[in-house]
Amino acid sequence: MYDNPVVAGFHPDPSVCRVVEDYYLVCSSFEYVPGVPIFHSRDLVHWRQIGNVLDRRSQLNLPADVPASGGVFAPTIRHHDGRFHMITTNVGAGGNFVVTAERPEGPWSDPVWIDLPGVDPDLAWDEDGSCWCTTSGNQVARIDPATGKVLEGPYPIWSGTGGKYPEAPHLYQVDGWWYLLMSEGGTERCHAVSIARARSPRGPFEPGPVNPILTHRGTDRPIQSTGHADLVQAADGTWWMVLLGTRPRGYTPEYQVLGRETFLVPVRWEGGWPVVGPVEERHPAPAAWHPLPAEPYRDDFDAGALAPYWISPRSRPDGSWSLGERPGWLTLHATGPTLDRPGHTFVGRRQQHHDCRVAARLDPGAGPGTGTAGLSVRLDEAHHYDLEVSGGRARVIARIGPVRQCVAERPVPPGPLTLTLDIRTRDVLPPSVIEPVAEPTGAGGRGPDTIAFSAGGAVLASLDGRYLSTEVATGFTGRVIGMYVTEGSAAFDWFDYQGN
Ligand code: 6LW
Repeated sequence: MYDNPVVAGFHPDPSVCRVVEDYYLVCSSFEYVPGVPIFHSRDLVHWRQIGNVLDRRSQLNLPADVPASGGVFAPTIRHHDGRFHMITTNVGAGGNFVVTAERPEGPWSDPVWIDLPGVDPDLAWDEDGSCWCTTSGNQVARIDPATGKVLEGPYPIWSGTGGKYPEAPHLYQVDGWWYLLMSEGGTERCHAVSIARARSPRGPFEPGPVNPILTHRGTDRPIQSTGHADLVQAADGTWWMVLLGTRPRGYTPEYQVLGRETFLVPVRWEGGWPVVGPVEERHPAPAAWHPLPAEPYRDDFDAGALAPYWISPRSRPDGSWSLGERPGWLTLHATGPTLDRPGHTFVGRRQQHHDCRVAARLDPGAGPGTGTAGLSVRLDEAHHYDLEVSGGRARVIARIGPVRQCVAERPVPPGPLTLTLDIRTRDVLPPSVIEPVAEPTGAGGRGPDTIAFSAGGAVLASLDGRYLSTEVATGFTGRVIGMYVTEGSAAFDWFDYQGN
């Protein structure tokens, strides 16, 4: 059996391709850099991040004012003619573009821009080598991916059964048919996957006998919002779908705090149509089985480069971080005075488990007034909880919508200290430290979880996690937990992330 999700945490809009017995998967990254994380697997279940497709400014330039959940939307990855192709959209900053690479870990080329409207672009090639680009809407055009020129179209094509937002189109040629897999109903609880087929990419498309082919709308399944899917045929001939889903928690309307995650589900063909779902937490494993060694839970910052899972909102200027300045430490320099607005120094990773413990060793600098630095759990600039140290004091700050409040503060001894975040779906702390929330939270209460903040081993506060959820903050991302500096400089010796 294998467990879902196969890529946990904010990893939405998955797209997958196979090269012989290797699989590659990419996800959306929105306002974060580097963009479009890329993963490798030998069995579709165990994935290891091997890099980020968009890892330099000439590929991804996110303006300072790109809103949260703007930036890079859904990518498609395909391998054609010996090259990897990744097509995506930089929303609000250039539109649709393709990058290519010989090797999946890069280097990837600079963008080739494609003058087509819509998002969620897909690439498919027919036998004569023509390249078809499908975008949300849904429409299809023949393009030259090397120059970005639109050669024919775009033509409107089948746009689903009438659900809102026909999107996430992917075209596949199977047994003489062109199948159009797409999503509709919106990315929330009504999300659904539908299918049609035609003899040519131009259409006309005939809908499948049963649509949607997959949806969890109106069910009490633990995995919700299933949609935005891509198909792949495994090396052994079996078919699989990767798709996004959510795992909301807490009292109605339930809160999704990890964002949209990547799930895997087996597919079978019946009468020329794919049959799939529902998406369970466990499914029988594929024939190939290549588990990976567990990731170390600590990053010691001893490597010469930042691991690929470290992301930053909008930009990470060279002068804002260093692994060399104080070897074995990550040194951060402030680039802006507040996490409440874009343009600050933050290096974080996705929260991937509902229950987890995060800790970091922080040296806030010598003496009072030298730096303001800490750990933050963020959805966006208007929704984050921060545990920070400055001037010999540790404090917990909650920013929820228009309200910003320091909810706890206490003196800390000078020198390095350990900051800890304990995120639990059950209350593990005595009620005396459940402040300032007046009602019970976690599994016994109404919120999805509680987040407890400690500095130097002393608990400062524990806050209801619901305010750092998509249902409150809105948007397409999920929680990211990171180190930050908003004044002066500070250094981090290590960062731990332990799930469950
Ligand atoms: C993406 C669309 C979607 O463009 O959400 O769930 C949008 N599907 O296809 C952002 O991820």
